Amino acid sequence: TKEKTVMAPTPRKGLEPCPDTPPHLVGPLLVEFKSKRSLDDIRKEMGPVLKEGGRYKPPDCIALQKVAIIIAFRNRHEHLKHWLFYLHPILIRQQLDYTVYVINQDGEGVFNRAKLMNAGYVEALKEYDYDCFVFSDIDLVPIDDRNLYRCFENPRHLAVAMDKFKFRLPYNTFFGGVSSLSKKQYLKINGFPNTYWGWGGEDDDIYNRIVYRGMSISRPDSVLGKYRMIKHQRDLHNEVNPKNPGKLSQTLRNMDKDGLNTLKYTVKEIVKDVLYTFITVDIDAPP
Ligand code: UD2
Ligand code: MN
Repeated sequence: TKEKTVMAPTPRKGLEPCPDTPPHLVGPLLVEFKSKRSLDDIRKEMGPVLKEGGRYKPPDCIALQKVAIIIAFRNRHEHLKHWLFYLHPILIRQQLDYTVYVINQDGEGVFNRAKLMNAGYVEALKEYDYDCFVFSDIDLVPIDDRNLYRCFENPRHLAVAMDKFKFRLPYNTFFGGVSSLSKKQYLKINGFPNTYWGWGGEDDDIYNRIVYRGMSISRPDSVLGKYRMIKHQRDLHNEVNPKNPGKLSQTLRNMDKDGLNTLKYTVKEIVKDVLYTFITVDIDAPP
């Protein structure tokens, strides 16, 4: 049976809601990261169909959901080009009303993926009444455009079959890579944790939050859910944090006092490119 998506669109004069299954999807895609890509080429190609800030809205129907795509980022400009090159055409074919937000961590302190995602959620809502949030790594590109970047009745894990894990889940409760939560689902778990500095654990904490709030995980099947990850080394200032795994037994106790309700950051700069909205934030990272 097919899972129904959650939100009903607000009617706009003269336009019908977009169909539940977007009509122009092509299925499996060729994805490779060997080619050099230039931002200017991508701007030239996509510019005419996008609006400033990396926005799109289908011209001929009312999108079923308003989606903010949030990417935690620092110093991965090569990856950003590949991501934009592949994702914009896919998201357009999926007939989404969407914007791409790249949330750039300011300074050289320890990286914090989940806290950046929280900041992205808050900043996006200042601009538009989004009802769905897709949280993505910069280095993950879906190999099938039927994997919809939308929200479902339960929080969704989209990156279920990555090449680096031999196209399978590394473990059953894995929630890393790409996920989507409606505004309501996100608020229900008090957002993501702010206290997972460095690499690892934050995705499992989010998984715990979802389960502790009585929700389950929605997933595409392993054919639609295929992804390629751009091969990379561990970045500087994002070392494995040995303290993170131990925090996972405390999710239930901590989730109401570590999340959206305790989030603190400052916006340093907002740059609107035609391909994305680039927001640099100071998240008070330890050195
Ligand atoms: C895995 C998960 C990821 C997250 C992470 C643990 C996969 C595919 N993804 O990613 O979701 O749970 O483990 O924290 O298994 N980033 C930067 N600059 C940096 C460091 C990180 O932009 O200096 C961003 C970027 O979007 C990157 C993401 O953070 O894709 C995750 O970091 P990673 O790619 O180094 O970690 P990885 O591949 O082990
Ligand atoms: Mn990665």
